[in-house]
Amino acid sequence: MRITRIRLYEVRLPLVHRFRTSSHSKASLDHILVELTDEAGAVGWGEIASPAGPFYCSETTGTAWAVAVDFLVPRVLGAVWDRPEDAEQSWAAIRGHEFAKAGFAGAGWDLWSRQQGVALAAALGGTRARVRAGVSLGIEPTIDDLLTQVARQVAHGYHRVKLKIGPDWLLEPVRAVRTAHPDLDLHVDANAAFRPDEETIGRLAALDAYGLTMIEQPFGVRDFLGHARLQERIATPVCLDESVTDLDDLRTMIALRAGRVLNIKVSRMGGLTRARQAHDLAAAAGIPVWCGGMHEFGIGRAANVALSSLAGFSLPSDVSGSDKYYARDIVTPPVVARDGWVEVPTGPGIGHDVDRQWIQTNLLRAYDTAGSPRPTPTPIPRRPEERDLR
Ligand code: OSB
Ligand code: MG
Repeated sequence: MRITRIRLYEVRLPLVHRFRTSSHSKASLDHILVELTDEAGAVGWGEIASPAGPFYCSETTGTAWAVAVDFLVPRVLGAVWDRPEDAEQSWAAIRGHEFAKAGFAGAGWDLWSRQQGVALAAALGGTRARVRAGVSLGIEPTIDDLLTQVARQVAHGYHRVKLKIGPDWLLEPVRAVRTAHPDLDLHVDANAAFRPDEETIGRLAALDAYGLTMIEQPFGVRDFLGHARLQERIATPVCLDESVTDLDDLRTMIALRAGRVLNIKVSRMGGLTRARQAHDLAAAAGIPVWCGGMHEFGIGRAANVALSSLAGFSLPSDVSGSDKYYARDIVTPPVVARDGWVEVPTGPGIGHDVDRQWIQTNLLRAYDTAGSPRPTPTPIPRRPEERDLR
């Protein structure tokens, strides 16, 4: 397979509900869609789901665009490969920029599986016909607002609720939600908001009283030792997210016992191939995994659903229905969750059609290698609406 044309679309969609973590707050997302075309005219779609600002990780929509145009497009255009796993070789020399790479890897996997006439899930080796979905709820202005959100998602049938926490939003919200929902599968995510000192470890150990499924990424991105120290002191399983961006990180986590659960994000791992390798490595080490989300539009979300169909994804994934995030998604049909389950599509590739019309309506800028030899994207005034909170 030879890639003969590459198109990029930066698209902005408003969230139906503002989302706030300990590190940032946002009401809309700017993601970059990658469309690869091969010599036979077949296309594949991927999504670069980088947040607009560098608050979850160091990438931004702007850096992803620059790396895509300057470094990924020239390597992928004209590249010849048999299997999507081989596509990675074309950008092996580029350090970091996992979100940008993940968009290209996803498009390669979609293209290849469509060409083979198989579902992406099957191409990846997935075995589940449906996957269990959980929701991630942001920090709300008041406890009452939070309880309203939790009640709404529980009524939708979601199997797990994850609460964003931070130093000023810790025991009170957890206690309130636990009191209202004694049997709910509940988990908390701090997005690296805490420092690993004795007093904090004591505060976090108090969470053991609330029967949480896990506490996700309380400490800094590179702080494997802090997480290991916490895991020794609390019964609640520690889960790593931001800390694990490659397989070496995962090996460090396992060796140091820095956590008992892994959140696998396709974007954070640099694409589906790496995400699957992380799944395999975690399974061999007896670590249950689930698929985390980045508020993906339908293309990235469908890839997350396909990945979640692998056997090791034994915990509910952040693959809620499109309607939890967007009034109208860029794929048809949208991703739908019924009673907390999302069916794994059986049609070729990601199993959803891409709505080009809706992409055009919400387009911020586009790039096409079929234009001039070195096409210049239309500059747009950058208005990153995402705010940092620290
Ligand atoms: O830590 O999982 C996170 C969104 C932006 C940045 C970080 C995180 C998240 C989510 C999104 O929790 C969950 C989803 O996509 O459903
Ligand atoms: Mg997280």
